[in-house]
This record gives sequence, structure tokens and C-alpha cells, in this order.
Amino acid sequence: MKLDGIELRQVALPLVSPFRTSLGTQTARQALVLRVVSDEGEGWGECVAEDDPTYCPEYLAGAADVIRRFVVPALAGLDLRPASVAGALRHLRGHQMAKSAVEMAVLDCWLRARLTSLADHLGAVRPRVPVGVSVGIMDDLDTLLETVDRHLTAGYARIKLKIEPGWDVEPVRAVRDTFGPATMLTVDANTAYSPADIRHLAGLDAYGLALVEQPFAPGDLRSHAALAARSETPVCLDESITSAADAAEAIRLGACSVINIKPGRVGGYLEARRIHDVASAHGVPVWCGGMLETGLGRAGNLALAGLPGFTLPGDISATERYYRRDITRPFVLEDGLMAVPTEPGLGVLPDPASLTAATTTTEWIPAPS
Ligand code: SMG
Ligand code: MG
Repeated sequence: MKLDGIELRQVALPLVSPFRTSLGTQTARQALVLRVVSDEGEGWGECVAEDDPTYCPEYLAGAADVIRRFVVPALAGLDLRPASVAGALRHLRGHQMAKSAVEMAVLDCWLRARLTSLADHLGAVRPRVPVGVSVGIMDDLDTLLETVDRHLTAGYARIKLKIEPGWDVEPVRAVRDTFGPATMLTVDANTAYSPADIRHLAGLDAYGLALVEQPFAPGDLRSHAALAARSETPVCLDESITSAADAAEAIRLGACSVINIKPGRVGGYLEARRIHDVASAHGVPVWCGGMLETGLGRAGNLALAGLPGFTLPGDISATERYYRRDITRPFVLEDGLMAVPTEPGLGVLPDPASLTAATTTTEWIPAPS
């Protein structure tokens, strides 16, 4: 397959309610939508970098710049296939989210031309997957309990509470006391704690959490290992894991016993599958994280979550939890499950009218000949 060029579109989707984490509050998703054009047709991708470099070092305008100035020229003239994208971009350090978006669009294009779904290509084994919902930091406990009640009533299989110092034990205790021991409950700190908090965090053992996600800085595997040694609650890494090599090292050091896999954070769906394989070989369960994706990323994440090692519910909630109007058809919960798309490629396409309505800028980057 030969690359003609990539169209970059910045889209803005207002969130149905503000999403507050220890990193800040989001009221809208600014996303970068890619359309790869090749001699074999078109494919769509999404870059999950955020406006600001707070969750990770990448940010949207930077990702667009990397794609424009370095990625498109590096792929021009190649006999392009999904499995060769990462290698062709290896000389560019970092920028996993930019690379992932391009690999995703190449995968979509390639698989559409071969009438194969991403789920089949990755090796998904389940037609439907249980999913969870990530609940932001709230102003008060009453609002939190109402929100959790609504999500459990809707059928979500797991509740994840965002935590930070000052909003941790109390909300966890309130949710556990109100909804009982059968509710699968996890917490995510997005790196808000320091090694001095290890004893405090071990106190969460009293509440039967399925896991505690990324309490410490991305590079601080040592503190994650220290918490894991001291606490009964499984430690899960998110921000720390940017490759299969990272995953292998974290498992070896005892820094995690669960891994959150986000294709964008690790450079693409193919590296995500390698992390799944490494984790499975070590008996480490994985689950699919979320970055408030549009329907394009949601479709791809559902395909990934169909792999056998994805044994915990992911942050792949129904569209209505995020957006009133997405750029694709909405994804819905059916009996607490979400269906893995079966059509070729990602299995969804942007709805032209919704895409146009959400688009703020469009740019065509031709592959240099
Ligand atoms: O897509 O449902 C979603 C969001 C899930 O909590 C979520 N994502 O650290 O796991 C995480 C966060 C990252 C995005 S907010 C900074
Ligand atoms: Mg996280």
C-alpha cells in the first residue's frame, strides 16, 4: 500500500458533564482525527493526546506537528503495511500517541481493503465485553453516590473512582458502604501521591478494591513495588507503561500485578497486543484504558478488549456517558456489555454531518514524492 497523504482534523466535542481528575478538569474533548489516503483506499484514526501535556508529555498541537513534519515524510514511498509502521518510525523518539494514531488509520485502511475486522486481526475471542465507568472527583459525597448509583443501574460492571490526596478513603468508604461488597470498585490517582503516602494508600486494603491505579510518578516503579509489597490491593500501572519492554520490566520488578493498556499511550494496537501477550505469559491480567475517545477509538478499543487476557472490565463506556453527539454512531450498553464491532477495519465510519459539525480545522498533508 502506498501513502498519498494524511488529512488531519481537529474536532471539539463537549462532554455531557465535566470530568475532574487529579490532573485537572475537562469540559470538552479536543481530538485529532486522521484520514489516511492510499492507493488501496482510506482509513480513519484518532490521536488521543490531550490539549495540554498533563497526562503525558504529548499534546495535540505537538502530535499534529510530529505527524506533519516527521511521520508523513518517513512513510512516503514505502510499501506500507500496518506491521511496518512502528519500524519505519522507530528513529523518532517517543510520540507514541502520534504514531499510534497513524498506525490505527493504516490498520483501518489495510483491513478494509482485505474485508477483515480489527477484532479478527488482533485475535479477539469475545463478541461482547463487560465494561466499567471512570467516575471523576466530585464536589461532595452525595453527588458521587448519585452518580455511581446511576452507572450501576445502567449496568456497568465496574466503578473506578478518581482519587487524589484529600479525596480517597472517604469516597471509597462511602461507595463501598452504600453499594455493598459485590460492586467491583477500583481507584485511579493519576500519579497524585508520593512515596511518603505508601502507608496511607495501604489503608485502602480495608475496602476490597480490585486494584489501585498509578498512585506514583510514571518513572517511579520503585514506589509502586514498595506499595505492592505492603498492600493486599493489586497495583495497576497506566502512565508508567509505554511499551511491551516497560511492561516486562515492571512485572519483573514487582511494580504491578495488573496493567491498564491504552493503545495510544503505547504506540498503537499492535504494541498493545504485545503487552497483552507479555502480561498473559506472566499471568498478569490486563484491561483496556480510555482517553475519552470518539467513536473511532471506542471501536478499536472494543476490538482490543475482546482478546483473551483482557479479563477486567475496561474504561470503554457507552457514548452517552461522554457525548451528546459523537462523530460516529453511538455505542450502547446491552445488558451491561458492549458489542465488539465485526465490520471490516474499525467497523465504524465517521458520520459526515456529525464530523463536519465537530470539526474546527482541517489540513491535508501530502506524502512527498
Ligand atoms: O475514556 O472513560 C474514559 C476515561 C477513563 O479515567 C480515564 N482515563 O488515567 O485512566 C486514566 C484516565 C486518563 C484520561 S483523564 C486525564
Ligand atoms: Mg489511569
